[in-house]
Amino acid sequence: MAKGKILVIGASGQIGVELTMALREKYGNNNVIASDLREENELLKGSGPYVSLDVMNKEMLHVQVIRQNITQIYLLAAILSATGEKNPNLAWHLNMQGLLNVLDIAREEKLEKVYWPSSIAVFGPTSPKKDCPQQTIIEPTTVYGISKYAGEFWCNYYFHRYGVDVRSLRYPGLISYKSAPGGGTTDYAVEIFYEALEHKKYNCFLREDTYLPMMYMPDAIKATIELMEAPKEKITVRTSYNLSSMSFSPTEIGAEIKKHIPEFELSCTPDYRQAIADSWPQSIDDSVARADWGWQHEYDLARMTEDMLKNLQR
Ligand code: NAD
Ligand code: AKB
Repeated sequence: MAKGKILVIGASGQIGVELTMALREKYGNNNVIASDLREENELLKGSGPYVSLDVMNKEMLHVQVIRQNITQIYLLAAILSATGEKNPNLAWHLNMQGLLNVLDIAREEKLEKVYWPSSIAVFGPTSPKKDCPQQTIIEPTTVYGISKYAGEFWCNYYFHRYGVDVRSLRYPGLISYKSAPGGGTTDYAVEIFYEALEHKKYNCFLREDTYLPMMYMPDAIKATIELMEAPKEKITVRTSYNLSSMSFSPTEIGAEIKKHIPEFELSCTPDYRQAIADSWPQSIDDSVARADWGWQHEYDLARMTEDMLKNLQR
């Protein structure tokens, strides 16, 4: 349990909504303050405190941290891979300055802990394609990947230089039904479910044989909370941990959906996002996370597909 309150920045986004709900469930509704630039997500309304906040406004953020007695921050505000390629300057600015603002305030106010997610997007075309290890060649080719890689080293720096207990996971593409994804290359794996249920067909923006690392949201939330709860001495990686549960192609997820919706038809018309996907690994080796703090996933492709369809049908 935190000594003070927890602030979630970017709480109205794909991860933020579910992470805020899970943190409220665990630590109490009033102890978890949701914040975002955009309005409060419908699913969060009435379940706990919300403040409108721009992470780029450091003074405002600092005032809120002191006023609300914040001792832990989960920073989720960012621009993702596909949107980032359309506006590289904005992506770099938000993804870097937002993180530096939070790390500085964490240092000045001696916050207990900070969480900041990285991504499989740190890896580039020269990284191993299969079972990409924790430590390897990392040469990202997207502005999003560059910002995540630089961010990882800022986290490492603030931990070693100033003692800020900042923890991080390299999430794969996340699949969820509670809140919509926000401009990533892996978003097809969410869209496909909506289209399958509504129109019985889906035209994917990636090629049918494009394998990418993916994860169902309940596993991502579990990993995040377990990492943040882990004893400090168990955390040996202060850049960001590889995290993995499944890897599939559009063909494979299409075939899995077809088991539930036999009329479902998949077609593929690759666009600019294909080059981003091609630069990333197809699967990830997360053995360091498993050894350090006992990470274990629960959902594979079959179980995730069944759960997604059941919940979306509802
Ligand atoms: P999202 O785009 O769905 O949500 C981000 C939220 O941040 C949005 O609600 C947005 O309004 C808010 N935001 C943007 N600018 C802000 C600002 N200046 N101040 C305050 N809030 C602001 O993103 P997400 O998918 O929830 O991702 C959250 C984090 O996880 C990001 O760092 C992302 O890079 C990382 N991540 C996500 C995935 C994924 O598949 N969703 C995978 C890997 C890593
Ligand atoms: C994206 O596709 O940009 C994200 C990610 C893997 O970081 N889902």
